[in-house]
Amino acid sequence: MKQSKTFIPTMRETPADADIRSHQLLLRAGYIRQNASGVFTYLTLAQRVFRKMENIIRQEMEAIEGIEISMPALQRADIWQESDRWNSYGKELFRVQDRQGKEFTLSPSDEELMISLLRDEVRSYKKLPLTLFQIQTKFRDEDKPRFGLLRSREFIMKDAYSFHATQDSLDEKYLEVMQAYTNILTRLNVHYRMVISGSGAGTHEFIALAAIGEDKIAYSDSSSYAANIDLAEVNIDYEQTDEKPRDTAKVATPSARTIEDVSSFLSVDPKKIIKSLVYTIDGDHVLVVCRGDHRINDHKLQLALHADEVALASESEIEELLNCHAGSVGPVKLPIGVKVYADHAIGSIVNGVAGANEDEHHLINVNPERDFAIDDYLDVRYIQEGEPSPDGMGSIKFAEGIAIGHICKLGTVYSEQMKGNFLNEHGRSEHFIMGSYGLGISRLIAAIAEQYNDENGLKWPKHLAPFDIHLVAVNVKDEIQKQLADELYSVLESYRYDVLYDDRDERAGVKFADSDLIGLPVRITIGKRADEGIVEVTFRHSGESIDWQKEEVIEKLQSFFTAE
Ligand code: 9G3
Repeated sequence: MKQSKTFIPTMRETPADADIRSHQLLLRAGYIRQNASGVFTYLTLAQRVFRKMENIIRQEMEAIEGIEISMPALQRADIWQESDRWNSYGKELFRVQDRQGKEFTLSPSDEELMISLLRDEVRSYKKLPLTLFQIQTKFRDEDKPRFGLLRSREFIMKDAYSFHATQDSLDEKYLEVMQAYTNILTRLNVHYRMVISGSGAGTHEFIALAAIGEDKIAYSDSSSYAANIDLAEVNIDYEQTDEKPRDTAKVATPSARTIEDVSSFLSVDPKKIIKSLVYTIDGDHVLVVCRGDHRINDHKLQLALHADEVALASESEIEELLNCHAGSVGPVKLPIGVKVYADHAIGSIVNGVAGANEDEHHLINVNPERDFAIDDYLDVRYIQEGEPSPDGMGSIKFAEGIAIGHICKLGTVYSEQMKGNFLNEHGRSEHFIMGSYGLGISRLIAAIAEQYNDENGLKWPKHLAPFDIHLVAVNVKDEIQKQLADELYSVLESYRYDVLYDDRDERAGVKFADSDLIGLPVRITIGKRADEGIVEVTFRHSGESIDWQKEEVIEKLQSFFTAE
């Protein structure tokens, strides 16, 4: 492709409203333009990256017997009413009307349409399992679209749905999809982690590591264990001390409200402080206790108690229940009926410190089970960096990332709701057992741009770059340079390389700046030494430049592009 004939509008300045690197660089390098909040045009460079990504994704999905289809963006409201998501998704769902006043949605996800297709077309278990996938545009009316392609309102997703007659069949497909995603992301050169993202083994997320990411994960430094920070389990055998329990005593702790206050006032290690929090859980007040150096994780608490609603009690609720402020709450002598749940670490505290349920006072030498009852020990705290990984291998590190993929064993929730049935081998009607698998394509472009850039521009992994080679003729008015560049362009094309040929009549500085911005893996510069048949080759990733004789170009390129 000749750069003089194509459309790559680059910008020197960083646009003021672009908040993160990937957004800034994709705009500046001429990959995208914004049309409305969270709505973008993909220019030719982005389109070419999409094409390469999609080819890899298609290959891997077809390798696990995925069948590609394409469902409409415009979807009848009544199908969405069957699942009740017409109501439950509120403002995020784009709604439109046709000229007769019939309501539609612009598809944000296709569970409904998939079931409605399958329940009409698949009657027998003999046609199962079936995995359908598509790569297409989705719409969600995000409250605050931001970060360019990372949180947009119109975006591209690869979504796949599998249908099964048995749980075993779903379990098997789930592992196949997991492997396919691993292959895809490895081929795309994304730095990522697969993380546990729900309770049980039925849902995982694929997180592209990036400092600007909104997802926090905890991962092992020496195994594949990784989990969303809100779900990471703690699996530690706490050390027991042989300290002898002493008698409890009440001490004045004037104006000591926080763990730090109490710790310094009483010269006690926060590990020996029993932190006590009053929660309202499904309408009941309960006390949750953990060690002073730990933090309760509301999400884990909710899962552990199978609760619907978990919230910290307000100051006034605490006042009414215990007649003291939050900073003096403790588990000893609670009103009857208030349950106490303890994080596992509490079990090995001897002679701890706890609030006295009296303002400005704490109890010392408090011993769990002797001085207060515990209804249950639970794993309800956040894991911390440096602690042992729950799988017993290595220690925990934290990282931020961008969610780019999501796989989930849906089971029969949608098929029950929407009467998605088939006949089993005994002729009895059963619900489809479903899996759903998403991969954010436009998000992936942004995530990869976020991982592969430097101060001068983008640095695409070589199997993903919009072109393989940037061929730059420094001075197109120089006959010799122009002739060598033209010659090389046609040879490279005949070897099936995707070449962007900068044949524009521009200053060298402009060409190099554009070239760095666009970020192709190899640049071949035809300059002053064209008369000797020498070209300069620059690798975008290493920044390394070397001179090649024009006759060696093809062979050396081949070894670069076939190397891992
Ligand atoms: C909606 C709206 C927003 C949504 C959804 C539906 C998120 C919705 C979750 C998923 C789950 C899976 C298929 C591929 C794999 C992931 N936001 N989700 O379903 F109507 Cl407005 O998209 N979908």
